[in-house]
This record gives sequence, C-alpha cells and structure tokens, in this order.
Amino acid sequence: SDTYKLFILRHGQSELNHENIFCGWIDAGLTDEGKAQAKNAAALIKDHCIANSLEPPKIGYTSRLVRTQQTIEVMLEELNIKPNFRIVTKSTNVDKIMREDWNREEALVLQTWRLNERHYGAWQGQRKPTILQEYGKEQYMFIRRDYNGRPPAADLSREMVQEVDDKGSLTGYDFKEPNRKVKYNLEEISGESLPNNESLGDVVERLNGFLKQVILRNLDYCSSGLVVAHGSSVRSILKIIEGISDNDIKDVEIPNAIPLVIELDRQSKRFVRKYYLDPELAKINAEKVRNEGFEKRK
Ligand code: DG2
Repeated sequence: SDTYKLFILRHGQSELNHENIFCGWIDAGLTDEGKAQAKNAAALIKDHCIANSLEPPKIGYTSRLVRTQQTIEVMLEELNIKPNFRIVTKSTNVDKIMREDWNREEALVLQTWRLNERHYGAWQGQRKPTILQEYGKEQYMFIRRDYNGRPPAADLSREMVQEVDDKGSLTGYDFKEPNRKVKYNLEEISGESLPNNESLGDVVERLNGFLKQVILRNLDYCSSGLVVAHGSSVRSILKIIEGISDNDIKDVEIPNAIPLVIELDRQSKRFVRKYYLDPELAKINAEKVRNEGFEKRK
C-alpha cells in the first residue's frame, strides 16, 4: 500500500459514560457493553486487514487510564496478539525501545498520560445533567466543546478514585487522597507537569510532540499503528493531522470504540484520507455523545 495506516478509536463505554458522569482523569473501568464494543472494534480491524492483505498493527498506544488499557487488551486478545505494555514518560527513549525491544511476535503498547482524556477539572465525577442545569446550555456546550473552553480547576485533594475489592471488582467511587502521587509517580519523577483542568487547546499542546515524534515517526518501523484514546485526545489528533480549524473542531464528535482509519502519505506523513470502519454506527453514536446531558435519563 502507498500509505501508512493509523487505526484510531475512543475506548469502549466506561462505567462513568454509562452513568452520564464527567470522567476526565477518573480511572473508570469498562462496562460489559464497553468490552463487547472493544471486541467488535477488533473484528472490524481484522476484516479490514484481511480484505486489504495487511498485517494487523503490531504497535499500539493508550493513555494511562484503565479504560483505554482494557479496550486494547480485549482487542489484542481478539486479534490473537500478545500485548507488551510500556509506560512512556519524557525521559523514555522510544527510539531505543523500537530498535531493541520491538518485535513482530507481540504488540508493543506504549502508554502515556499525553493521550489521557482532557482533565475535566472540577466537573469530574459530576453528572452531566446537573452541570447543564447549573451552567446553562451555552456555557455547558462552550466548556465541553469550544477549543478554549476550560472547566474550573479540580481540587486535587478531592480527586475521585475507584474503590475496588480484593478481586479488583468495582465497589464504588470515593473521594480520596490524590492518586497522582501514586499512579503518576513515574511521570512525577521524570518531571512532567500534570494539569488540574484543561481545554481542548491544552490537550493539543501536550499531545503534539508525542504524536509527531513517537506515533508518526514509528510508522517507519511498522506501517500501521493502533491508537486507543478518548473523546478529547482523538479530537486533538484529528485536529493536528487534518489541520482542522479551532472553530470547526467543536463540531467533531467521537463515538466509543469504532475504529477510524487515517491514511498518511509514506514520505511526507501528510493526511491522505480517513474513514470509519462502520460509518453508519459511528454517525448514530457520535450524535448520542453530543446530546449527553440533554436527554432525560436517570
Ligand atoms: C468523556 C468525554 O471522556 O465527555 O471525560 O466524561 O472519552 O474518556 O469517555 P471519555 C468524559 P464529553 O466531553 O463528551 O462530555
């Protein structure tokens, strides 16, 4: 093929998506439906690869949040490829990993906070209809979708974390000590400065270097890649790769777990074309995402 291919998708439905709660950096797991969506996403990629005589992607990327990790785990299992997870910070030498540790027997999965969902600040853990009522329609949509819309900063001492039992099953959510010092210890050590609230513009800025210097560059090692990220991080990638304007990006909605193929020119890595592997379902589900908070449920 004359192009490189990036398979990009948002994780499957999370427990907080299901509850209509702003999630951001809260570490919610997948629902059973979310896992089924991930399986379906893998089947779509498998069919596409067979139809185009392509090898399935052997390098993957996720955020540091468990919902993207669970999604790619389910997908790689379905594709029959063993994952090899590596957390990447700014002090990680990715070229060295690619030269020395990457092999076609398994899928190397690089995990970075730079692909995390937008930090939703003080809105994290709050129900969407409640916030809509509090802020009104215009502000609600401005903060959710405007390129510069930024929610109020989170009180990190009230960061919401998941409560799990001994077997790792979810028993509820609680406000605890910030998980930042624990979960993001590697990032802290390598001197990354992590946000308390972000606009889409902030996400574009923190993601740009990783996208260009790691994801796009690695296409020269492996001509396809699998990116499992979030609504805002997928939007940011599309904005950068396609050069979508600050104004137009607010109308782009990302459905859960439907792979989008982005084809790039092999020489220039410039955008050539994109298409969803299930365009009908992508359209229906994207519309649902947009309307979250507005419909009368729960
Ligand atoms: C959703 C996006 O992110 O919410 O943070 O709640 O992709 O991680 O499920 P994701 C969240 P909206 O911006 O679509 O309201």
